[in-house]
Amino acid sequence: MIQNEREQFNSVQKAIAQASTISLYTHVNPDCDTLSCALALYHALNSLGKIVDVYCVDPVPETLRVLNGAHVVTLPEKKTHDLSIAVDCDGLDRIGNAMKSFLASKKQIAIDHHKTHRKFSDITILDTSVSSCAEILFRLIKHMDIMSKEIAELLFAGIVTDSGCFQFSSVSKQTHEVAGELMSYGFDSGKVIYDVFKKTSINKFMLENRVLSKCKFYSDNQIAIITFKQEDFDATSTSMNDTIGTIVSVIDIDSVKVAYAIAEASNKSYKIMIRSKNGIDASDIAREFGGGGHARAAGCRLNGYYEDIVDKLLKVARDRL
Ligand SMILES: [Mn+2]
Repeated sequence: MIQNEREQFNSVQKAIAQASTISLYTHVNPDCDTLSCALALYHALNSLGKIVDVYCVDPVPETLRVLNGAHVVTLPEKKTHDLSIAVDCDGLDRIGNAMKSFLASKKQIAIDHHKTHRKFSDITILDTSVSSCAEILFRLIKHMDIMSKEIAELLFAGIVTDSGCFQFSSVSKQTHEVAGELMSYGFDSGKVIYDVFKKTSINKFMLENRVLSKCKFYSDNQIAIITFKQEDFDATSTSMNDTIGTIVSVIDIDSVKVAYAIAEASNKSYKIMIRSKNGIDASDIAREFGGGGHARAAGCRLNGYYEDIVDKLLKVARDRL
């Protein structure tokens, strides 16, 4: 551990020691990393006798209700806590409309791993070199000497999902070492990987089949686009939540360097998911459209006619081939 981080962890530990009520915040549209981090902290702080609330402005996705403690996550309440902690949020806006409640506490801490982090708290623990926020939580909770089997299992889930099951370029020797040390707490790692990473539903399987069969290729098959239209959701009884992960099948095609998934959110409004490889930066593409993310996985929102959106996305990708 670097000296600077030890000092930062000490200041976090001190802030926690001085607080009796603590609120934890995940980002909007919560993923497994942000929820795992919040719930790991929830268990850790509970073990210290703290009164802890876990807040998210959106409901926990069905697939992540398996996480230990997921039932305690609620919408932000009108309460003032001694301390608030945001996990996996690269800016105040990522907390959603709960930002006022986050700022209302006497002290604020942010723990994050995004390159795009914009400081918004009294104490910031930022490490952009790690695959997941869970890796930072592992070091913090170990520093505080309150690791347990439940916490280890949650952090392992966060690492598995944010690293694409140890496949993204953000994965280092350290990621595997952390995962190995977490596994020594004795949970069923294969079950965690199945539950949070591999498990699918018949409806989602049907949606993937529809969308993948209509995949379009451009620029000598170096760019690929899949599209989730409202009619695809209707025909398979699925929703936006079921679009997660399908794009991986597309970026895995050997010739494809940039893969886009365009998902219809409402009339003329689309959620864009971007994956890249061969040195092309997905977050750089997303930023062209006001979005953000990581080097290999990023996203943004675009409004307008579908055909115009395709043209814009193709142009930006072609410029980077
Ligand atoms: Mn994350």
